[in-house]
Amino acid sequence: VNDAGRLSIDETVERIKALVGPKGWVSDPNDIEPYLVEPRGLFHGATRLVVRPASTADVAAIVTLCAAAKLPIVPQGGNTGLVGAQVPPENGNNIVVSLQRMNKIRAVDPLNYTMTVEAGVILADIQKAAEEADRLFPLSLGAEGSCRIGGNLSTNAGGVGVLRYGNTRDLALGLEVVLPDGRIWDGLRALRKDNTGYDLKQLFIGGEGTLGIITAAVLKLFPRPREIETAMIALANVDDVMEIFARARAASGDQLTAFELIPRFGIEMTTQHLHGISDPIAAAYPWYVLLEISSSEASGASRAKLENFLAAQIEAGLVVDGVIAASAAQAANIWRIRDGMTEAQGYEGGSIKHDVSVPVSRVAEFIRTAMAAVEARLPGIRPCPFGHVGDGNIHFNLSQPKGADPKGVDKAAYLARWGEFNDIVHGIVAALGGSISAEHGIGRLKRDEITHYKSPLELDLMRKIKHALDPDGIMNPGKVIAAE
Ligand code: FAD
Ligand code: LAC
Ligand code: ZN
Repeated sequence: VNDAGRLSIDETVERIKALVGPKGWVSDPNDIEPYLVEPRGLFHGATRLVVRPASTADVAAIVTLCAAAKLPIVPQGGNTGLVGAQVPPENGNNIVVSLQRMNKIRAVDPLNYTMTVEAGVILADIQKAAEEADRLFPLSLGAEGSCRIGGNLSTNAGGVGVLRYGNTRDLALGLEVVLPDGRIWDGLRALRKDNTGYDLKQLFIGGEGTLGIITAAVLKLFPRPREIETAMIALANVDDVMEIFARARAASGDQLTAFELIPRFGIEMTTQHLHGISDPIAAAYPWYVLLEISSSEASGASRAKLENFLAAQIEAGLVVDGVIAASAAQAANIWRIRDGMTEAQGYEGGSIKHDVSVPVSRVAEFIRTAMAAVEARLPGIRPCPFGHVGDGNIHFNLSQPKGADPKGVDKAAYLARWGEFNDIVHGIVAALGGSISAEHGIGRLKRDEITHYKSPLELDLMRKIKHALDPDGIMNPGKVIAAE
């Protein structure tokens, strides 16, 4: 105990260990390592302790101890985040609070179309539990087998169903949160209407762990789809892509549940580098769209709608070729191409990545303008714009020129130009009224970049909110906004 009657940092760490018991913490360097790195290898942190509490009360007790000692906390879920937000700072003066053990589904209420879950439940397990109750939890993304709902909420994850069901923000009715001073906020309401002042949960959703630790949530469920039809369509150029989208929405009775853009480069990479994927369309075209229509009614209407739509658009000349999956295996093959995009890019050398959005009507304009600009800056650069264009989100990734050594010095030299390409791409995004982070968040990766794109007023309000909830700055410091 130090002069102020408080525990020292070392004593605080020992107290936390004693509190959670031997199963509740990790400090061996080998066991800690997976918590210190992230999927893209851009950040590598350090920590004193990884603590794995098993209950909300334990989380609150840990945070209370940390608050007293002003020991920074880094909340972590499945560690699949793509902006370094879940990685502890390099100085190691922090603890990582992993929600992995808080993985219980507390309740399913099919009549209320809701489910109450702890923050550490893996997204795929939530999807499965919803299905077992004859319901749908529509959040779906490539990392769903390992990301956890607390992470999904804290990043306001998007994914492939946003055009129909919204972002994670739209899928939560209530939250339970441990605040930076250790108090527990029980906001686990299961209401679809609740106009009782500020909607506090929305601060924590997308807060990237900087305002508190989410320990549980009430999630919205939907009717389970009884028919799902998947198609891959080919386009001669990208200009008409959003006209096709608009027509597909209308022609499907607004039952379009996915609309994902894939360039030819993406088909080539995935079929070449990943196992068991085949090109679904015999001829090669510059652009493709994965299109899915689903319905909770099993009438066969979805199939007919998709066939009629495809025939009409080929007739109209907007679509040049296409295939409707005739089996679950064929649909899975098309989805594997889409979901394999990130992995396949890893085999093509350095990839400078942008996760941007523009108004849906301006997607094609963005792609055309940005591709021309980056190709002018570095001839031979290989743009790979792909993703959730049905909600205006483009993953505008740029593979290094071919022929350059993918592993050695060329890759490092190429990746060193990330900032230069940010300026080009984000400048175009801003001019089109877009966002420099559509769905992955800010974290460390874009913390300084957003200061150029958000207004001083917005940045001022964000800092004031942070200060109001976390005056000592112990909750995930240095993420989203720079530590004071
Ligand atoms: P983590 O990575 O562990 O943490 C992310 C952030 O949330 C950090 O700031 C962390 O501090 C905070 N956090 C975690 N848990 C809590 C909690 N309980 N309380 C408070 N803060 C917490 N993202 C998309 O939006 N759409 C996609 O389509 C998509 N596809 C992906 C595909 C792949 C292959 C990969 C690797 C990632 C993808 N992502 C996507 C990014 C990532 O999966 C999401 O951001 C996901 O929501 C992160 O969840 P997680 O549990 O892994 O969180
Ligand atoms: C995806 C990730 C990169 O959509 O968000 O594949
Ligand atoms: Zn995505």
